[in-house]
Amino acid sequence: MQKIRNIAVIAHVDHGKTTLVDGLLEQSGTFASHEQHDERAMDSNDLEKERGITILSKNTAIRYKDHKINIIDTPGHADFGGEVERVLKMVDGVLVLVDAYEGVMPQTKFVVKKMLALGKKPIVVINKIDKPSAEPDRVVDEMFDLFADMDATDDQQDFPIIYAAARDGIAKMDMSDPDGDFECIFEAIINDVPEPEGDAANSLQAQVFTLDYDNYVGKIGISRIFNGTVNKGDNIMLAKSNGEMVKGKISKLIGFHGLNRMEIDQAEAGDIVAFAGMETVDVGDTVADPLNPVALDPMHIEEPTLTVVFAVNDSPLAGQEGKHVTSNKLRERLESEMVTNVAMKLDVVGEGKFKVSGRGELQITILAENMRREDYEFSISRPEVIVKEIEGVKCEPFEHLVIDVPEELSGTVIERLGKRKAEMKSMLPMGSGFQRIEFEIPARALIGFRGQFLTDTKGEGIMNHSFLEFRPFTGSVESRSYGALISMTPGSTLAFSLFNIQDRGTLFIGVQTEVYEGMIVGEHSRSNDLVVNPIKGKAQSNVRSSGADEAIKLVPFRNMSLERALEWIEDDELLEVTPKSIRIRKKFLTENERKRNSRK
Ligand SMILES: Nc1nc2c(ncn2[C@@H]2O[C@H](COP(=O)(O)OP(=O)(O)OP(=O)(O)O)[C@@H](O)[C@H]2O)c(=O)[nH]1
Ligand SMILES: [Mg+2]
Repeated sequence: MQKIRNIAVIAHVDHGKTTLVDGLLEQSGTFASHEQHDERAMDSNDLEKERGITILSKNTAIRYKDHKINIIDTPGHADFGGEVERVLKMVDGVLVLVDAYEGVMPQTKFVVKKMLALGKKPIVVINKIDKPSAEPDRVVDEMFDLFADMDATDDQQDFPIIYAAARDGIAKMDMSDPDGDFECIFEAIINDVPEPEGDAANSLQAQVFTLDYDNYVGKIGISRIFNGTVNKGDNIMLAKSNGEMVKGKISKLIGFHGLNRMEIDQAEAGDIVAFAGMETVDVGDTVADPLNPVALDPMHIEEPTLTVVFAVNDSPLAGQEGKHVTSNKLRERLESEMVTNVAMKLDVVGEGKFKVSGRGELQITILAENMRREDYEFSISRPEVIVKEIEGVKCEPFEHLVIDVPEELSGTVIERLGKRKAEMKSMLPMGSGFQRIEFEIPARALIGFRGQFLTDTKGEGIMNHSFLEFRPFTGSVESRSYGALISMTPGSTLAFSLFNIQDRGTLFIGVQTEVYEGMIVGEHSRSNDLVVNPIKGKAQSNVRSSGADEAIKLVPFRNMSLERALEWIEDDELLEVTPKSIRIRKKFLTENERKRNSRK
C-alpha cells in the first residue's frame, strides 16, 4: 500500500492558502522545471484569477520523499464556508493558516470550530511574517485562546506551529531560527497528520465530496476512498443519501498530480480520486461494493441563508445586449448550475421568475457574473434573508462581524451598527491607531451596510463577517438612508443635465449613457426618491457663449459593480444585468404606477 497523507488548507479569506499550496507544489518538485504556471496556480477559473480569491475548493497531490500528499485548497470567503465542512470530512489533518498581523478573523473561527468538532489534527501556520506590522507572538496567543474557547481536546490544543512567509517560500519552526524552506512543513505533514485509516482489502466505500462536469465524460465525483480498492471499469453501487441504491460503472478513474489530472487504472483506501460514469451522482453519495453496499454517514450540507429572485429582463432596453433572454433559457442555465453547485437551491416562483438561494451575496454575484459572461440577460431582486421556524419560533440568520477602523471613527460606526441591531462583543486596540470591534448582528442588517461603512470610514475601514447561527427574529432594522435619483424619460444622458443633477446626490452613470423612464441614475442626498431629467439639453440661444460647454465639470460618477448594486437596491427596485451593463431600476417604471402601488 502506498504511504498517503490527506490534508486541507483552511483559513480566513486572503490569509495565503493558495499561495502556500503553490509553494508546496513548487518545493516538492511537482512542477516540472519547464512547466509554465501562474501565480496561485490553483485559482484556475477566470473569476478566481480576476478577483484573486478562491471560489471552489480544489485538490492536488504531491510527492514528498516516499509519501503521496493529497492537498485540498479551500475558499476562505464566508459565502463558500459550506465547502470547507465537506472537505474537512475527507482529510485526516489540516493546515490552519492565520495572518501574522490580522490574527484570528471571523472565518478563522468558523473553520477552526468545524475542524475541531470533526476531531481533525491541526498544524498552525502563522503566515506573512514578512509584513512589517506582523506580530506573530500575539497571533499565536490568539490561536491558543481560540482553541481553548472552542473546547479543543488536549491533543488538538498541542498543535505544532510553523512561521511562514508563503509568498517567499520561507518557513521555520521558531521565529528566532534563520529562514528555512518548506521542508519543515512537509515534515510536519508526514509526522503529525495521522495516516489514513481503512483497508484496501475491505469492501469498497468511497464518498463523493465535490462534483465536476466534463463535456466528454459527463459528471465527475471527486471522492475519498475510505475502504477497499477500485479499478477502472468496475461495477459499483451508488448508495444515495436518501437510502436509494443505484447500480453504476466506473467508466474512468482519474488521479491528481500537481495541476494535472490523468487516467489511472486502480486506486485504494486512503486516496482521493475522481470517478466518471455515474450520471446520478451527488455530493455525499457513497460509491460502494455492489455485493456489500454499506453507505457512509451522510454529509451535512449547509443550508442557504439568502435568496434573490432571478427573472426575465423586462426593461425597455431588454434584449439589446444579451443573447439568452427567455424564461426557458434562464431556467435551463440555473438548473444546470444546481447540478454541480450543492450549496445553492432553485425554486420556480412564477412565470419567468426563479428564486435562487445561497450563502451570501458574493456567491450569488459570482453566479450572475458567470451568466452575463455567457451572454445571458436577466433581472435580480433585492437579497432577502431566509427566515425559518425553529421549535415554533421565527428565526433569522445572525453573523459574527469584525471591523477594523481608525479610532476616531469608531463612535460613528458603533452608532450606525446600533441602529442595525448589532450587539457589540469586544473592542481592542490594534496598533497604528486602529481599533478592532466585534459584533453579532442579524444578517439582514448587513445587507447594504458595506457601502455605508466605506463612506463612513472614507474607505479605510475593513469589515469581515461569517455565519454564526439562526436566532429569534429581531424586528425591523434600518435600511438605506438615501433615496434614488430616477430618470423621468428615455434617452441618452447629456453633460449639461447631469451637471445640474449632481448637486442632488451621487450619480451612477456618465454622459451619453442610454437611460429609460424609471431607471435609477444616482443616489439622492436625502431620504426620499427624486425624479430627474438626465437628457435635457441646454436651451438654445443665438448668442454663442464661447467655451461655456467646456466649463461643465462633472464629478466622477460612482461605478456600481454587481455587488455594490445588489447591496444597494431596496424592495421596490431591481438590478438589470446584461453582458454589457448593470442598470438599477424601479420595479414600476412610471411615477403613476409607483404612486398607485405604494398606496396599496
Ligand atoms: N506579505 C505577504 N503576502 C502574502 C504571503 N502569502 C500570500 N500573500 C498575499 O496574500 C494575498 C492572498 O493570497 P492567497 O493565497 O490568494 O490567499 P487565500 O487564503 O488563498 O485567499 P482565498 O482563497 O480567497 O481565501 C495575495 O496577494 C498573496 O500574494 C506572505 O507570506 N507574505
Ligand atoms: Mg485561495
